Amino acid sequence: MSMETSQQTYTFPKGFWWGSAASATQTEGSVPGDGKGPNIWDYWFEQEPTRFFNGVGPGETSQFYRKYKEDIRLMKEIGHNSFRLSISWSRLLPEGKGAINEEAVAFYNDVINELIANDIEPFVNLYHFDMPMQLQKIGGWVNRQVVDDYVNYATLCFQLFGDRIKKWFTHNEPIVPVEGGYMYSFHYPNEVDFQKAVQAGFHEILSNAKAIQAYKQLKQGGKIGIILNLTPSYPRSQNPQDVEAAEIADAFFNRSFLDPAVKGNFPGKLVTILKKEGFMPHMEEGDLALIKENTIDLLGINYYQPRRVKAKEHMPHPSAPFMPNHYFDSFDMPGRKMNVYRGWEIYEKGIYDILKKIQADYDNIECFISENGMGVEGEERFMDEEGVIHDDYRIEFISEHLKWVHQAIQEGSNVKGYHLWTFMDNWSWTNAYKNRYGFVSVDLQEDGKRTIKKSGHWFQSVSEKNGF
Ligand code: BGP
Repeated sequence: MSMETSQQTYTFPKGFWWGSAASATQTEGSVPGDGKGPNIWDYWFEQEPTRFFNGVGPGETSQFYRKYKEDIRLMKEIGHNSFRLSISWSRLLPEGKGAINEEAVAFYNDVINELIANDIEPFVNLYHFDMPMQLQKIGGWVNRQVVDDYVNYATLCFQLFGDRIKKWFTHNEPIVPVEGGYMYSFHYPNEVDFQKAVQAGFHEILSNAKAIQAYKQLKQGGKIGIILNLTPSYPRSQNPQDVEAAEIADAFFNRSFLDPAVKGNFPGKLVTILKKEGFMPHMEEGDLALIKENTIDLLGINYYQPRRVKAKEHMPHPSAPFMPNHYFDSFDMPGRKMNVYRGWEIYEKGIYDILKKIQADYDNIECFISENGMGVEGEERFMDEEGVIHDDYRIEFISEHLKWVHQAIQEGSNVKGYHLWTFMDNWSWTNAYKNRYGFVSVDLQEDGKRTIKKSGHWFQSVSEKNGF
């Protein structure tokens, strides 16, 4: 099969969701008197500002809190028919539970209404890496109490906004807080403790099932799903040990959340390893049945890069902290195409491989590409006299991925849309404003002035023509 047919046009099914995704902590910023409570990012930045690129923290970000009307106008201008935002838990509930911040209710109501008035369907995610600090103090996702606090928060959101929101997501990339917070030290509390990692992950899965249950009880008639970062695992070769290593990596990093979310059970390979290594999570009676019964309606797929894997070559020190890669090594495939700024491989066909796997092994569940994108450092060098960034590399990146999405659709995939990460340049966690991802540039020197990039104009025509 060749993807070389540059004259070909790619037309997508009617009603395809064209848009982008963003998250609260990365875009909103905070202003004095807004009533927002601190989350782990506010706290961590206060404690260790040097962890953040150029010492830029989450206080400023892109000022969506103040400029959302302008931003929604721009979304409309570049052809969005849908947009994913997240609700900031600690903006709505400054302590994570208890008193409601009415300013936040007014803000999210306004944002939702403004989107709808512009014919942009809001997709709302409830948790995007942003644990309220008060709840992190009692252990965050490691503490089972936080599962109940989360379900109360989710239920409050359904009650406040569910009359208008018909696509909800319980979590964005739930494995990332596990990796960042308890394994690889890129999220607070930056501990290295695999037992806590497993417990936090299990509690997120439980919270997903409980939030789904709560949502269904309210009978609001919408859909509820989860957003997962799926990184297809490719073995270095067909050697059985390489293949086995890739399957183990897949069980740890994809199926750990995908299987319980879609099928309500856990992959055997993962459970066997956790048992053997002595890392099973603490569970209560009824948890597994609850997970079995409350699965998602809709799957969001974030795809950035593949994972290349080979059989283990050197065993770690016997008393080094346990990590999944005690079972495999990463394979740096020579000649990979790289996004050198982010250090991630670009492999467009990966998006097709995921969609085919979802079609074959997950009952072709309704899904969409909820994130895909390319972070580039120093984009100002591509700016013309009018201030427009000519990001042809991003147009190429998106269209090469879309061709494979299109191919999967021809073969029966139930993929319903494509959202870019992200609408406007935003604050990328510890990378802050290093790499820019947006359709719209944000000038931090000029009070966050917005300018549509070439890719934004291009996307407008793709959305209008429903293809390219
Ligand atoms: C995803 C997250 C986003 C976003 C994006 C880009 O994992 O859902 O929040 O940040 O990746 O990655 P990064 O910001 O690390 O460059």
